[in-house]
Amino acid sequence: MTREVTELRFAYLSGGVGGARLARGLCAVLPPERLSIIVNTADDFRHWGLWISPDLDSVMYSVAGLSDEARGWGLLDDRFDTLAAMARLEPEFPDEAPSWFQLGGRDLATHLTRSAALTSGQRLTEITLRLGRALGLRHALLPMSDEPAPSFIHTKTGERLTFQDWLVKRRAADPVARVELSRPMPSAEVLQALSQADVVLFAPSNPYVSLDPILALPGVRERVAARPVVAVSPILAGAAVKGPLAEMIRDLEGVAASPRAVCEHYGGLVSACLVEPEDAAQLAEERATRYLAGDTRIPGLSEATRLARQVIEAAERLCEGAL
Ligand code: FO1
Repeated sequence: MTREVTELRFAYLSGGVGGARLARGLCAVLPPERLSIIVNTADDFRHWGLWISPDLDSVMYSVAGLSDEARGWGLLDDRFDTLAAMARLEPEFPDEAPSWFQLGGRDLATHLTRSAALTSGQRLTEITLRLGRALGLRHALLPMSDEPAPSFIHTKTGERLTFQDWLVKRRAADPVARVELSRPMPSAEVLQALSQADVVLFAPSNPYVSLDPILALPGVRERVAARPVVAVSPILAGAAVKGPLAEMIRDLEGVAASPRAVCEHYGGLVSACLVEPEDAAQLAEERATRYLAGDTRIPGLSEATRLARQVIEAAERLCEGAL
Protein backbone atom coordinates (compact mmCIF):
# COMPACT_ATOMS: atom_id res chain seq x y z
CA MET A 1 0.00 0.00 0.00
CA THR A 2 1.82 3.15 -1.17
CA ARG A 3 -0.87 5.68 -0.24
CA GLU A 4 -1.86 6.56 3.29
CA VAL A 5 -5.05 4.71 4.22
CA THR A 6 -6.61 8.08 4.96
CA GLU A 7 -6.07 9.02 1.32
CA LEU A 8 -7.44 5.89 -0.34
CA ARG A 9 -8.97 6.25 -3.80
CA PHE A 10 -12.21 4.39 -4.46
CA ALA A 11 -13.93 3.09 -7.58
CA TYR A 12 -17.61 2.50 -6.83
CA LEU A 13 -19.58 0.13 -9.08
CA SER A 14 -23.25 1.00 -8.95
CA GLY A 15 -26.64 0.18 -10.41
CA GLY A 16 -30.26 0.45 -9.39
CA VAL A 17 -31.90 2.30 -6.53
CA GLY A 18 -29.67 1.06 -3.70
CA GLY A 19 -26.55 2.04 -5.58
CA ALA A 20 -27.89 5.54 -6.15
CA ARG A 21 -28.66 6.06 -2.47
CA LEU A 22 -25.20 5.03 -1.21
CA ALA A 23 -23.54 7.09 -3.99
CA ARG A 24 -25.04 10.20 -2.36
CA GLY A 25 -23.49 9.25 0.98
CA LEU A 26 -20.08 8.54 -0.57
CA CYS A 27 -20.13 11.91 -2.38
CA ALA A 28 -20.92 13.62 0.92
CA VAL A 29 -17.83 12.06 2.53
CA LEU A 30 -15.19 11.78 -0.24
CA PRO A 31 -13.75 14.57 -2.42
CA PRO A 32 -14.09 14.12 -6.22
CA GLU A 33 -10.43 13.16 -6.66
CA ARG A 34 -10.88 10.14 -4.35
CA LEU A 35 -14.12 8.70 -5.73
CA SER A 36 -14.98 7.40 -9.20
CA ILE A 37 -18.57 6.28 -9.73
CA ILE A 38 -18.92 3.67 -12.46
CA VAL A 39 -22.56 3.13 -13.41
CA ASN A 40 -24.37 0.24 -15.07
CA THR A 41 -25.95 1.03 -18.44
CA ALA A 42 -27.39 -2.41 -19.19
CA ASP A 43 -30.84 -1.07 -18.17
CA ASP A 44 -30.67 1.55 -20.95
CA PHE A 45 -33.20 1.41 -23.74
CA ARG A 46 -34.96 3.37 -26.49
CA HIS A 47 -38.37 4.66 -25.48
CA TRP A 48 -40.59 7.38 -27.03
CA GLY A 49 -37.80 7.72 -29.60
CA LEU A 50 -35.41 8.73 -26.76
CA TRP A 51 -32.39 6.97 -25.22
CA ILE A 52 -33.14 6.33 -21.54
CA SER A 53 -30.35 5.59 -19.03
CA PRO A 54 -32.21 4.80 -15.77
CA ASP A 55 -29.25 3.91 -13.55
CA LEU A 56 -27.21 6.96 -14.63
CA ASP A 57 -30.21 9.19 -13.89
CA SER A 58 -30.95 7.53 -10.53
CA VAL A 59 -27.36 8.17 -9.38
CA MET A 60 -27.26 11.69 -10.86
CA TYR A 61 -30.55 12.76 -9.29
CA SER A 62 -29.67 11.13 -5.96
CA VAL A 63 -26.25 12.79 -5.71
CA ALA A 64 -27.79 16.11 -6.78
CA GLY A 65 -30.38 15.77 -4.00
CA LEU A 66 -33.18 15.91 -6.59
CA SER A 67 -34.32 12.31 -6.42
CA ASP A 68 -37.72 11.09 -5.34
CA GLU A 69 -36.24 9.15 -2.40
CA ALA A 70 -39.39 7.14 -1.75
CA ARG A 71 -39.67 5.87 -5.33
CA GLY A 72 -35.92 5.62 -5.89
CA TRP A 73 -36.00 6.91 -9.44
CA GLY A 74 -37.16 10.04 -11.26
CA LEU A 75 -37.34 13.56 -9.89
CA LEU A 76 -39.03 14.72 -6.69
CA ASP A 77 -42.31 16.60 -7.30
CA ASP A 78 -42.26 15.74 -11.00
CA ARG A 79 -45.49 15.95 -13.01
CA PHE A 80 -46.86 13.37 -15.42
CA ASP A 81 -49.06 15.47 -17.77
CA THR A 82 -47.04 14.42 -20.81
CA LEU A 83 -47.34 10.76 -19.77
CA ALA A 84 -51.14 11.19 -19.54
CA ALA A 85 -51.20 12.79 -22.99
CA MET A 86 -49.13 9.90 -24.38
CA ALA A 87 -51.55 7.41 -22.80
CA ARG A 88 -54.34 9.05 -24.80
CA LEU A 89 -52.41 8.35 -28.02
CA GLU A 90 -51.32 4.87 -26.98
CA PRO A 91 -54.33 2.98 -28.38
CA GLU A 92 -53.39 4.17 -31.87
CA PHE A 93 -49.62 4.07 -31.18
CA PRO A 94 -48.95 1.16 -28.81
CA ASP A 95 -45.27 0.94 -29.85
CA GLU A 96 -44.52 4.68 -30.18
CA ALA A 97 -46.47 5.98 -27.15
CA PRO A 98 -46.45 3.27 -24.47
CA SER A 99 -47.38 4.48 -20.98
CA TRP A 100 -46.09 1.57 -18.86
CA PHE A 101 -42.75 3.33 -18.16
CA GLN A 102 -43.60 6.41 -16.08
CA LEU A 103 -41.49 9.27 -17.39
CA GLY A 104 -42.07 12.58 -15.62
CA GLY A 105 -42.11 15.88 -17.49
CA ARG A 106 -38.99 17.28 -15.79
CA ASP A 107 -37.25 13.94 -16.12
CA LEU A 108 -37.94 14.20 -19.86
CA ALA A 109 -35.58 17.18 -20.08
CA THR A 110 -32.70 14.83 -19.27
CA HIS A 111 -33.77 12.26 -21.85
CA LEU A 112 -34.37 14.86 -24.56
CA THR A 113 -30.97 16.46 -23.96
CA ARG A 114 -29.06 13.17 -23.72
CA SER A 115 -30.76 11.86 -26.86
CA ALA A 116 -30.08 15.02 -28.85
CA ALA A 117 -26.42 14.96 -27.80
CA LEU A 118 -26.09 11.25 -28.69
CA THR A 119 -27.69 11.94 -32.08
CA SER A 120 -25.08 14.64 -32.74
CA GLY A 121 -22.36 12.03 -32.11
CA GLN A 122 -21.21 12.90 -28.59
CA ARG A 123 -20.00 10.09 -26.29
CA LEU A 124 -22.28 9.03 -23.43
CA THR A 125 -19.32 9.64 -21.06
CA GLU A 126 -19.00 13.29 -22.14
CA ILE A 127 -22.76 13.82 -22.09
CA THR A 128 -23.03 12.32 -18.60
CA LEU A 129 -20.27 14.58 -17.24
CA ARG A 130 -22.01 17.65 -18.73
CA LEU A 131 -25.45 16.64 -17.40
CA GLY A 132 -23.89 16.13 -13.96
CA ARG A 133 -22.24 19.55 -14.05
CA ALA A 134 -25.53 21.15 -15.14
CA LEU A 135 -27.19 19.66 -12.03
CA GLY A 136 -24.37 20.82 -9.77
CA LEU A 137 -22.54 17.53 -9.27
CA ARG A 138 -18.86 17.85 -8.19
CA HIS A 139 -18.18 14.13 -8.68
CA ALA A 140 -17.85 12.50 -12.10
CA LEU A 141 -20.34 9.80 -13.03
CA LEU A 142 -18.88 7.34 -15.53
CA PRO A 143 -21.15 5.16 -17.66
CA MET A 144 -19.55 1.73 -17.81
CA SER A 145 -19.33 1.98 -21.63
CA ASP A 146 -20.01 4.45 -24.43
CA GLU A 147 -21.58 1.62 -26.42
CA PRO A 148 -25.05 0.16 -25.81
CA ALA A 149 -24.85 -2.88 -23.50
CA PRO A 150 -28.41 -4.25 -23.36
CA SER A 151 -29.12 -7.22 -21.09
CA PHE A 152 -31.79 -9.75 -21.97
CA ILE A 153 -33.73 -11.87 -19.51
CA HIS A 154 -34.29 -15.49 -20.55
CA THR A 155 -37.35 -16.67 -18.65
CA LYS A 156 -37.95 -20.22 -17.47
CA THR A 157 -40.78 -20.41 -20.01
CA GLY A 158 -38.27 -19.82 -22.82
CA GLU A 159 -38.95 -16.17 -23.59
CA ARG A 160 -36.15 -13.62 -24.23
CA LEU A 161 -37.21 -10.25 -22.84
CA THR A 162 -35.51 -6.88 -22.84
CA PHE A 163 -34.60 -5.82 -19.31
CA GLN A 164 -37.20 -3.08 -18.86
CA ASP A 165 -39.94 -5.20 -20.43
CA TRP A 166 -39.17 -7.87 -17.85
CA LEU A 167 -38.61 -5.60 -14.84
CA VAL A 168 -41.18 -2.84 -15.34
CA LYS A 169 -43.70 -3.83 -18.01
CA ARG A 170 -44.11 -7.37 -16.65
CA ARG A 171 -43.19 -6.40 -13.05
CA ALA A 172 -40.44 -9.07 -12.85
CA ALA A 173 -43.16 -11.72 -12.61
CA ASP A 174 -41.36 -14.15 -14.95
CA PRO A 175 -38.91 -16.49 -13.19
CA VAL A 176 -35.42 -16.06 -14.66
CA ALA A 177 -33.46 -18.91 -16.23
CA ARG A 178 -30.52 -16.81 -17.46
CA VAL A 179 -29.37 -13.20 -17.79
CA GLU A 180 -27.77 -12.57 -21.20
CA LEU A 181 -25.17 -9.80 -20.98
CA SER A 182 -23.62 -7.64 -23.72
CA ARG A 183 -19.86 -7.13 -23.57
CA PRO A 184 -18.96 -3.88 -25.34
CA MET A 185 -15.65 -2.20 -24.52
CA PRO A 186 -15.59 -0.23 -21.23
CA SER A 187 -14.74 3.43 -21.68
CA ALA A 188 -11.09 4.50 -21.32
CA GLU A 189 -12.21 6.58 -18.34
CA VAL A 190 -13.59 3.49 -16.60
CA LEU A 191 -10.41 1.46 -17.12
CA GLN A 192 -8.33 4.40 -15.90
CA ALA A 193 -10.55 4.88 -12.82
CA LEU A 194 -10.14 1.20 -11.92
CA SER A 195 -6.38 1.29 -12.51
CA GLN A 196 -6.03 4.34 -10.24
CA ALA A 197 -8.25 2.96 -7.48
CA ASP A 198 -6.78 1.50 -4.26
CA VAL A 199 -10.11 -0.11 -3.34
CA VAL A 200 -13.19 -1.12 -5.33
CA LEU A 201 -16.65 -0.75 -3.77
CA PHE A 202 -19.67 -2.84 -4.80
CA ALA A 203 -22.95 -0.96 -4.27
CA PRO A 204 -25.95 -2.68 -2.65
CA SER A 205 -27.10 -3.50 -6.18
CA ASN A 206 -28.54 -6.53 -7.89
CA PRO A 207 -25.45 -8.62 -8.79
CA TYR A 208 -27.04 -10.23 -11.87
CA VAL A 209 -28.45 -7.20 -13.69
CA SER A 210 -26.55 -4.25 -12.17
CA LEU A 211 -22.97 -5.26 -11.31
CA ASP A 212 -22.35 -8.33 -13.51
CA PRO A 213 -22.86 -6.15 -16.64
CA ILE A 214 -19.96 -3.96 -15.46
CA LEU A 215 -17.74 -6.88 -14.39
CA ALA A 216 -18.34 -8.61 -17.74
CA LEU A 217 -16.75 -5.81 -19.76
CA PRO A 218 -13.29 -6.70 -21.16
CA GLY A 219 -10.55 -5.66 -18.75
CA VAL A 220 -12.81 -4.81 -15.82
CA ARG A 221 -12.90 -8.05 -13.82
CA GLU A 222 -9.12 -8.46 -13.76
CA ARG A 223 -8.63 -4.89 -12.55
CA VAL A 224 -11.23 -5.46 -9.82
CA ALA A 225 -9.70 -8.83 -8.86
CA ALA A 226 -6.31 -7.15 -8.37
CA ARG A 227 -7.72 -4.89 -5.63
CA PRO A 228 -9.46 -5.22 -2.30
CA VAL A 229 -13.24 -5.14 -2.75
CA VAL A 230 -15.69 -3.94 -0.11
CA ALA A 231 -19.35 -4.66 -0.81
CA VAL A 232 -22.60 -3.60 0.81
CA SER A 233 -25.10 -6.43 0.77
CA PRO A 234 -28.29 -5.83 -1.23
CA ILE A 235 -29.88 -8.59 0.85
CA LEU A 236 -30.73 -7.61 4.43
CA ALA A 237 -32.12 -10.23 6.83
CA GLY A 238 -33.01 -12.50 3.93
CA ALA A 239 -34.86 -9.97 1.79
CA ALA A 240 -34.02 -7.42 -0.89
CA VAL A 241 -34.58 -3.79 0.06
CA LYS A 242 -36.20 -3.27 -3.34
CA GLY A 243 -36.77 -5.28 -6.51
CA PRO A 244 -36.74 -8.94 -7.48
CA LEU A 245 -33.29 -9.96 -6.19
CA ALA A 246 -34.40 -12.52 -3.58
CA GLU A 247 -36.46 -14.36 -6.23
CA MET A 248 -33.56 -14.19 -8.71
CA ILE A 249 -31.16 -15.77 -6.22
CA ARG A 250 -33.63 -18.60 -5.70
CA ASP A 251 -34.26 -19.02 -9.45
CA LEU A 252 -30.61 -18.68 -10.58
CA GLU A 253 -28.66 -20.21 -7.68
CA GLY A 254 -31.27 -22.51 -6.15
CA VAL A 255 -30.53 -21.16 -2.66
CA ALA A 256 -32.26 -18.81 -0.22
CA ALA A 257 -31.36 -15.14 -0.48
CA SER A 258 -28.47 -14.21 1.81
CA PRO A 259 -25.41 -11.92 1.78
CA ARG A 260 -23.26 -15.03 1.39
CA ALA A 261 -25.20 -16.12 -1.73
CA VAL A 262 -24.50 -12.67 -3.19
CA CYS A 263 -20.78 -12.67 -2.30
CA GLU A 264 -20.29 -16.25 -3.50
CA HIS A 265 -21.87 -15.25 -6.81
CA TYR A 266 -19.00 -12.79 -7.24
CA GLY A 267 -16.59 -15.73 -7.13
CA GLY A 268 -14.15 -14.69 -4.43
CA LEU A 269 -13.87 -11.01 -5.49
CA VAL A 270 -15.35 -9.61 -2.27
CA SER A 271 -12.92 -9.19 0.64
CA ALA A 272 -15.39 -7.61 3.08
CA CYS A 273 -19.16 -7.15 3.00
CA LEU A 274 -21.27 -4.87 5.18
CA VAL A 275 -24.47 -6.52 6.32
CA GLU A 276 -27.19 -6.02 8.91
CA PRO A 277 -26.01 -6.92 12.45
CA GLU A 278 -28.11 -10.07 12.66
CA ASP A 279 -26.56 -11.27 9.38
CA ALA A 280 -23.04 -10.47 10.61
CA ALA A 281 -23.64 -12.61 13.71
CA GLN A 282 -24.69 -15.57 11.56
CA LEU A 283 -21.69 -15.16 9.22
CA ALA A 284 -19.04 -14.45 11.86
CA GLU A 285 -17.13 -17.68 11.11
CA GLU A 286 -16.80 -16.98 7.37
CA ARG A 287 -13.22 -16.34 6.21
CA ALA A 288 -13.44 -16.16 2.39
CA THR A 289 -15.34 -12.90 2.85
CA ARG A 290 -15.41 -10.99 6.13
CA TYR A 291 -19.01 -9.99 6.99
CA LEU A 292 -19.13 -6.78 9.03
CA ALA A 293 -22.14 -5.33 10.82
CA GLY A 294 -23.23 -2.02 9.35
CA ASP A 295 -26.24 0.26 9.22
CA THR A 296 -27.20 -0.87 5.74
CA ARG A 297 -30.75 0.50 5.62
CA ILE A 298 -30.33 3.94 4.03
CA PRO A 299 -33.65 5.70 3.41
CA GLY A 300 -32.12 9.18 3.47
CA LEU A 301 -28.94 11.23 3.27
CA SER A 302 -27.87 10.95 6.91
CA GLU A 303 -28.11 7.15 6.84
CA ALA A 304 -26.34 6.96 3.47
CA THR A 305 -23.54 9.18 4.81
CA ARG A 306 -23.19 7.03 7.93
CA LEU A 307 -23.00 3.85 5.86
CA ALA A 308 -20.46 5.51 3.53
CA ARG A 309 -18.23 6.18 6.54
CA GLN A 310 -18.60 2.55 7.66
CA VAL A 311 -17.62 1.33 4.17
CA ILE A 312 -14.56 3.60 4.07
CA GLU A 313 -13.51 2.48 7.57
CA ALA A 314 -13.81 -1.18 6.52
CA ALA A 315 -11.66 -0.43 3.47
CA GLU A 316 -9.02 1.30 5.62
CA ARG A 317 -8.91 -1.61 8.06
CA LEU A 318 -8.64 -4.03 5.13
CA CYS A 319 -5.70 -2.08 3.67
CA GLU A 320 -3.98 -1.97 7.06
CA GLY A 321 -4.31 -5.74 7.29
CA ALA A 322 -6.47 -5.30 10.34
CA LEU A 323 -9.38 -7.30 8.98
N1 FO1 B 1 -39.16 1.55 -12.54
C1 FO1 B 1 -40.43 1.04 -12.43
O1 FO1 B 1 -40.58 0.00 -11.78
N2 FO1 B 1 -41.51 1.65 -13.01
C2 FO1 B 1 -41.40 2.77 -13.75
O2 FO1 B 1 -42.39 3.28 -14.27
C3 FO1 B 1 -40.09 3.36 -13.86
C4 FO1 B 1 -39.89 4.57 -14.55
C5 FO1 B 1 -38.59 5.11 -14.59
C6 FO1 B 1 -38.36 6.34 -15.20
C7 FO1 B 1 -37.08 6.89 -15.25
C8 FO1 B 1 -36.01 6.20 -14.65
O3 FO1 B 1 -34.76 6.74 -14.67
C9 FO1 B 1 -36.21 4.97 -14.00
C10 FO1 B 1 -37.51 4.42 -13.97
N3 FO1 B 1 -37.74 3.20 -13.33
C11 FO1 B 1 -39.00 2.69 -13.24
C12 FO1 B 1 -36.61 2.45 -12.70
C13 FO1 B 1 -35.93 1.67 -13.81
O4 FO1 B 1 -36.75 0.61 -14.23
C14 FO1 B 1 -34.55 1.11 -13.40
O5 FO1 B 1 -34.08 0.34 -14.44
C15 FO1 B 1 -34.60 0.32 -12.09
O6 FO1 B 1 -34.40 1.26 -11.11
C16 FO1 B 1 -33.51 -0.75 -11.96
O7 FO1 B 1 -32.26 -0.19 -12.16
